[in-house]
Amino acid sequence: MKLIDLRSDTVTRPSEGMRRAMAEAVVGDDVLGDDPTVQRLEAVVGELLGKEAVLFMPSGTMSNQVGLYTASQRGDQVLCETGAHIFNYEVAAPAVISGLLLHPIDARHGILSADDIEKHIQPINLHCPRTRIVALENTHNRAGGTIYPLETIAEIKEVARKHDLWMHLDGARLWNASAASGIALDKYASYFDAVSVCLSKGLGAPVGSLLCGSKGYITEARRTRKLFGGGMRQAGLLAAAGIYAIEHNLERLPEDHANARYLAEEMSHIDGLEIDLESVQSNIVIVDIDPDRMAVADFMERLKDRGVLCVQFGPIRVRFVTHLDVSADDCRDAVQAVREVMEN
Ligand code: TLP
Repeated sequence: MKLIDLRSDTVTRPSEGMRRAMAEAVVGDDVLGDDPTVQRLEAVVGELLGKEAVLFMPSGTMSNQVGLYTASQRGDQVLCETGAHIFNYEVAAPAVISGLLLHPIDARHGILSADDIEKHIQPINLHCPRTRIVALENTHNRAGGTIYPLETIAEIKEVARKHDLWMHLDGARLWNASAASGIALDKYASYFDAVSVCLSKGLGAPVGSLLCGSKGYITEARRTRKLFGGGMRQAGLLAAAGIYAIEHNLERLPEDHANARYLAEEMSHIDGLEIDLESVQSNIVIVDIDPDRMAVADFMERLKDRGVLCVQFGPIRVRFVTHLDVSADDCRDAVQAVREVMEN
């Protein structure tokens, strides 16, 4: 039975073309600063995001964590949204590694306002942690792939400027935000001091993220990456997959968004399922299952028996993510499987 794997956009396998690009990559020792393919990837991403310097990272988690560590001191406070990946899914790394105090703030669809930020900035005195970083996520994973309006980012940036706060963007899926909104990547990035983007999500590369910022900041971040054990030697093999992904898989992201929209709309008509269609803005669909009808574990098990995978995303919640290894036909089959599970 063919598996339709909608657990995450991280599950994609490198295509033939991508594998060939990896095999043919010219490599060197990147810790010594001489892998030409890594340098090319960093230059390509710097150009796309309009940032002076870029650093190739093994994962989105390391990219965020190196980014936060490099911009802060122990005991500093980071403002983020309650559903933020750095707060929920990075194993408390900001606390464990950097001694940071994350301050989560609830917001509808995961989108903070300038007012939310301003209200939570600590006064400067002997007693309080120093509010140092505003960390936003675009698209917002836990909120269902929602996209920050550019005006909201601009207003938050204004508050950050006034209070001398660092702007960090977890842009693991910034590609999706840009594809869906039509707003250029460098336009989004221009409001942030540091931007982390991932190659291993919607773009379909097997490994890799990039931290982008000013020259001075990235020089320091390179040191932090080494401190965290993230210096990679002949990393051009992986960077080649990233370059291939940008060249071949960026333009097709709207297909994933159309497939997610289809899944969401069809599933919203199925009894016992609840979907906030307003939150479906990119490639993620969050579904609540009426607990009186079926437990999440049963839903997932029965769906798996029909060849469709999703992940649990809360006590009564599951998540479906579309990506380049699922077609529109697969999504039709997935909806049919969900229908059968809920009807039987
Ligand atoms: N997210 C994963 C899981 O950890 C939830 C997924 O399947 O979506 N920022 C955001 C917004 C992310 O969604 C992720 C991965 C990361 C950072 C971390 O990336 P990796 O997995 O490369 O460390």
